[in-house]
Amino acid sequence: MGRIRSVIAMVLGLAVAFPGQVVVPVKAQAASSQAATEGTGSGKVVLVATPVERAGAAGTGAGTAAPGSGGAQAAQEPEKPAQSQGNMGGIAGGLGAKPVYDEQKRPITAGGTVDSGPVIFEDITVKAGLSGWKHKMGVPEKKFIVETNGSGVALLDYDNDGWLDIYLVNGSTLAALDGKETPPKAALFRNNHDGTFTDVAAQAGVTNDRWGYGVSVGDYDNDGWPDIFVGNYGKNRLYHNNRDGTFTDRAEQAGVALGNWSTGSAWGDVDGDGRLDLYVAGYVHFDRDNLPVSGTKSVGYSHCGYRGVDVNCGPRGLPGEPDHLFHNNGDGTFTDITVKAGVEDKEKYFGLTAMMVSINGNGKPDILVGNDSEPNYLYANKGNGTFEDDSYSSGFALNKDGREIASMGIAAGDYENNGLLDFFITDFGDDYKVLYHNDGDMSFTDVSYKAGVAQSTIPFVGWGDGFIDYDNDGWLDLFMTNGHVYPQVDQHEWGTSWAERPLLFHNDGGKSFSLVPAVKGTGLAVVTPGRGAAFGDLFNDGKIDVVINAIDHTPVLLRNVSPDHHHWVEIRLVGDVKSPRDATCATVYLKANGMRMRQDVLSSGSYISSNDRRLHFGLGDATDAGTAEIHWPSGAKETVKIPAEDRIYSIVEGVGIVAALCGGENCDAPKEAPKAKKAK
Ligand SMILES: [Ca+2]
Ligand SMILES: [Ca+2]
Ligand SMILES: [Ca+2]
Repeated sequence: MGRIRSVIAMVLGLAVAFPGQVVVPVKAQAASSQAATEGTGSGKVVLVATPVERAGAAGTGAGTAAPGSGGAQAAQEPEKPAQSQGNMGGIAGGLGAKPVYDEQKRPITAGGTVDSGPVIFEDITVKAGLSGWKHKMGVPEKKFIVETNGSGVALLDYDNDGWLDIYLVNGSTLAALDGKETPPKAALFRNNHDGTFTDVAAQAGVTNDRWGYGVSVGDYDNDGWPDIFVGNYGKNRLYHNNRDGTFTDRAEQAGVALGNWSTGSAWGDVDGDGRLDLYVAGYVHFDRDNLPVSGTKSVGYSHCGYRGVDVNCGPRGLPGEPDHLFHNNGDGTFTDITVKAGVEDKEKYFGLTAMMVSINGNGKPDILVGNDSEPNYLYANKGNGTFEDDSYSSGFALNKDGREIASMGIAAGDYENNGLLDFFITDFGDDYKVLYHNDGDMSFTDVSYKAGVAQSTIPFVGWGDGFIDYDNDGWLDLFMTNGHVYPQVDQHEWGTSWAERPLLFHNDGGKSFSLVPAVKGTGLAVVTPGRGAAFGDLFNDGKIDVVINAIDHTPVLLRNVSPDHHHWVEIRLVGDVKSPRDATCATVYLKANGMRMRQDVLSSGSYISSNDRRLHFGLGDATDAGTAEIHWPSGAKETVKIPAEDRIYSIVEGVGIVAALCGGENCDAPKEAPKAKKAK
């Protein structure tokens, strides 16, 4: 299906939908969603019959909420579109939804909590020592789009002590750019191994002091120490890890500094030379000398509005900033190979999150880019470091209605445990968030409604997202952090809010998802203006925690306190010379507990953020940790028997298990440590 649609779409430049669904030329619809939905635009509009998801959306979910607990919410019937974006086009939204309130008349995005139920996350921000740092991006009124998008967060073990540390990117202000105030600083929270963290960004030399957005982590010089790339409005940073707790910015010498507005980035060895190459997404070309003010010449005298209220302009109507692919020359410099590699961003789409991952698990990275309010990119690696543009043919460019979405975050995960990698994309409010099911053969289908992750997400503006197995039952669950881009929403009865609570969906055996209730006083009830989020095992206890970088706010650290007693195993991969040393874009299939689970080593994801690179597998009640089939970036395949559960193993390509951690301490190496075997 995907391939057929694609050919037509590419030839005609149209979004092609299924029978009975919207058929709107992409650009025509992009120009005015209102016109399209009222049938006054392109002239050939058919309204979508949106499937109705099961009742009991946000606030009820898993069915374990206490009766009469205040989380109930009327089932949302898809309504006639009510949204006007004004002439600027603004942001791609879906069909305007009726405002949703909880029983206390709070917008569902800030309410919808229940009195009792399972406690999954505890907000330990203060206890952990993170509340002394604050993110800042522009002024609270958000006059310009450059002030609205927030920043990413990375979980990395920068000092190689076996414990994850937290890097929080900060924004800036126009006044700071003009030298009129001190620029906000990024934080590097070193893990103290006792549940607390200490900000060492200044000593480490990674405060950035520029207008920061995205972050990715990759050991680009293969010295065994993770390096950090930060995408800025202004010149980027390539923080090389000096192996002594400090970093040196080498972006200019490396040739990756660029200069206008970079957002997400991703690392992967695209051409198989054993070195990590770098993809950098560009968003809007933001011209300080020609500020996009509503009603002025800079925006073609357009009015920038949202539901009839003045808001900042963009991204639609503003010039885009192109993406770049840089080849790692192995001497600390990079060469721009964007055009040669076949990934030229000719239309300069509004790129946010970029991801490199080997979709078919052959170790050769493909490239995904979530574009805001424009079609997403999916570039398939031809095996030689050049790419085929499969954006339309794969079905990844648009949603099921043939409509572009305001893509923010990308989560990658095999939620069915069938070996095929699926993707979940967060987007704007009034629109459902999209689950792209992998049909095999580089073809994807939007199954959001069928899978139960569509309807309850509509009132939320979604950002950082991740497939995490929070309860270690072996099935990947889904987390997303939320927050609106327009502070003005709090002054109106629109059923949405600037600060929003996160959403967690439980994976019910790979068939569908159900919303986990937000129990009062717990992490899921924390209402914050979320943006970046990163996922990882911060405390080496086998439970995946979440760090949220909230705009103009203190961060949020949600510790996973799920009461399950399931087993787990984590795997850290180290590549041999033909693979990048940090094994980025390796794939592991773990056969255990009667399942075959998949995890991929990624340098970036979520919303312009970077997750724990160690692969985490929930084992349920199984006490046999099973066998790992490792597909290295070099192309080598090996199988390794995992000796015991509840441990974090380090596996070296061609060698096998070299170390194990139990509760963060070195365990006795298993007697007769199993060696890697070449897989058939
Ligand atoms: Ca550490
Ligand atoms: Ca390094
Ligand atoms: Ca699970």
